[in-house]
This record gives sequence, structure tokens and C-alpha cells, in this order.
Amino acid sequence: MSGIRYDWQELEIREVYNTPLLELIYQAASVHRQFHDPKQIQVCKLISIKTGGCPEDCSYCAQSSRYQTEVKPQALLDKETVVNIAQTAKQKGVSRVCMGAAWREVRDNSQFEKVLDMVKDVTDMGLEVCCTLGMLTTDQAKRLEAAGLYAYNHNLDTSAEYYSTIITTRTYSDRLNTIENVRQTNVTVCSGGILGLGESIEDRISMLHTLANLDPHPESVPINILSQVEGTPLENQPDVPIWDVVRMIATARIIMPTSDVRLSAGRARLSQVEQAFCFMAGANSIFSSDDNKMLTVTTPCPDYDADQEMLNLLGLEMRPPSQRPNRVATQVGV
Ligand code: SAM
Ligand code: DTB
Ligand code: SF4
Repeated sequence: MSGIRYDWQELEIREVYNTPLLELIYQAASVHRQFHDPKQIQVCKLISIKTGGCPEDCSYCAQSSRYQTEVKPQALLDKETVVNIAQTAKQKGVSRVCMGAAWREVRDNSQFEKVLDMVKDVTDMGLEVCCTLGMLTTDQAKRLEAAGLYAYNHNLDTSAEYYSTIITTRTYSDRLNTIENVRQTNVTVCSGGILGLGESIEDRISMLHTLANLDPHPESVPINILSQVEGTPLENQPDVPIWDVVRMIATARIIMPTSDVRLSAGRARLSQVEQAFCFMAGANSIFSSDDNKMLTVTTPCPDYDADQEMLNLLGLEMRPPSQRPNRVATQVGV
């Protein structure tokens, strides 16, 4: 069965999302088994290479300079620090390292040169490297590609309709433009969203519709659960019910069958049973850590050893890094 479509209608996605729950999970699990090895989970490590002081006003974010949060701004880390964190992660079986910077956009300066250097060195360790650095031009995407970058993360976060309620300092088209710029290269695209911003179910469906009509689909789709950060406008949002998370994962799995669906922020508050439902519904990627945080102290992340134990218990295993080399990096012998 080929089954990969880029012409999903909102009506169809709504129908999938509203399928009776256990039937939805069963359908998603079946699709998952057609396109993926259901034993394998991709384990990723986040490194905040530049923390806080961001000029953007994303209402959920601990790193925006507009809000008073417990995050202390930190300048760009040096390469040795990043390589050391990546080495420990590799020893623990992690296959992807994702470097995040609290920037609005990449600038062509010495900081970007340093990031390119980090990408080269961590790629050389045999790890998949992902960056999330804000907006990017095609030229910058090409330079990251030449350094060996495997993936670029740029989330849509919510629907086009709801976007300006959450972020006013950039537009949905800015977001789509950067994704388009990454698509001019062989770097894979990672793009998803957040549940719990006060969005409606229609907003969730609209975001999934935008993602599933990108051709090709993003190779990975992170589903974040809002971590309510004190000091941000969304600090008092209620917790997202687990079944909403499961529905979102299952729908993403069915409409984007070859993509990796990543259970991202908010996993730390889920029980093993709840996480098992997410894996059953087609999630096949997680972030794990040894410093108890995602990017910042505001958002906890489960521990490598606890995750290994959970995977063992569920009969799952860590997926090795992709053998697909970045084409340009191979050509230039990076
Ligand atoms: N500055 C870059 C950008 O916005 O593209 C990259 C870093 S940003 C922290 C990456 C993503 O993390 C956001 O798009 C959002 O989906 C997620 N995120 C940030 N804060 C979050 C929170 N409090 N809860 C859940 N997800 C969050
Ligand atoms: C993604 O979708 N989620 C990760 C990663 N991509 C960059 C970030 C999770 C949120 C981190 C919030 C914090 O740690 O402050
Ligand atoms: Fe800045 Fe990214 Fe946080 Fe928005 S999500 S405030 S762009 S670090």
C-alpha cells in the first residue's frame, strides 16, 4: 500500500481525529506497522546552545525576553561543551542531537560559523544532528547542509488562524517560508506543534492539515504538550487531557504515515501507561536527557536510564542513527 497523500481535506482529518478512541488507536497502530519497525524508538537529546534573551514574544516560551521567567540568559556554548554532551548522549544510545538557540533568526556572523563547526563535529561522531535556530534563508540552509546537518526543526506550533493570538512578532508565512528554504536542500524537515495553548480542536485539525499538505511531509513531527511556564501569558493554562495527546499523535500517524512522530515537551508528566498509549498510537520518537531538562529548567525531561528501563519494559529498543548520509556533506567529504 502506498497510502501517502498530500491532498488531505480538513473534513477527512476531522473524521480521523474524531474516530472512536480505541478504533483510532487500532488504525494508527496498523498504519504504524506498515511503515515503521514498531519496536524502534528514536531517542534524541536536546542541547540549548544559546539560552534566553529572545526578542520574539511566543506566549508559551520561557526564553522570550518579554517575560520574567526563571531562565537565566546564557551566551552561545563553546564547541567542546556541546561535543562532550553529545558524547555522553551517544554512550547512552541516543541517535540524534538537537541544538536549539533562542534566536529570532540566523544572522551571517561569527556565531553562525561556530554553530556550523558544532554541526560538523557532532555529525562526525556518527550522530544525526538537528538544529532549531529560528528563521533561516536558503543560503544559510545550504551552509548547514554542507556542514552535514541532518534535520532542521521549525514548528508551526498551531493553526494559521490562531497563530497571532500566540505570537505577534512573526507570521505563519514566515514560518512556512523557512520550511520552504530548508526544502531547497537535502536537510530533512522537523515541524509540529504544541497542545494546550487554548486552541480549539478545529485549530489542531487546521495545523495537521497544513502539515499533511506539505509535499513531502516533514520527516519528523513533534507533538509538544504545553509546559506552563511561570511568568508567561500561558502560565495558567489547564493541563491537556492525555486522550487529546493520544488523538493528536494517532491522527498525525495516519495522515503522515512515513514521518517520525515525536512525543516531545510534557512527556515528563506522563505515566509509563500513558506513554505506552502514545507509542501504541504511533509515536516513535522521544527526547531523553541526563540533566532533567528539555531546553530550559522550566520543562523537565525524563532521564536516559529511566527511559531505557521503560523501553525494556515495553519491549522497545533505541533506533540507531540513520545510515543516509547528507548528500552534499558526502560530496565535500565533511
Ligand atoms: N527559537 C527557535 C524557534 O522558535 O523556532 C527554536 C527554539 S523553540 C524553544 C522550539 C519549539 O519548542 C517551539 O516551536 C515550541 O514548539 C516548543 N516549545 C517552546 N516552549 C515550550 C513550552 N513551554 N511548552 C511546550 N513546547 C514548547
Ligand atoms: C520541539 O518541538 N520541542 C523541543 C524541540 N522541538 C526544540 C523543545 C521543547 C520545549 C522546550 C521548552 C523548554 O525547555 O523551555
Ligand atoms: Fe524565541 Fe523560539 Fe522561544 Fe519563540 S519559541 S521566544 S522564537 S526561543
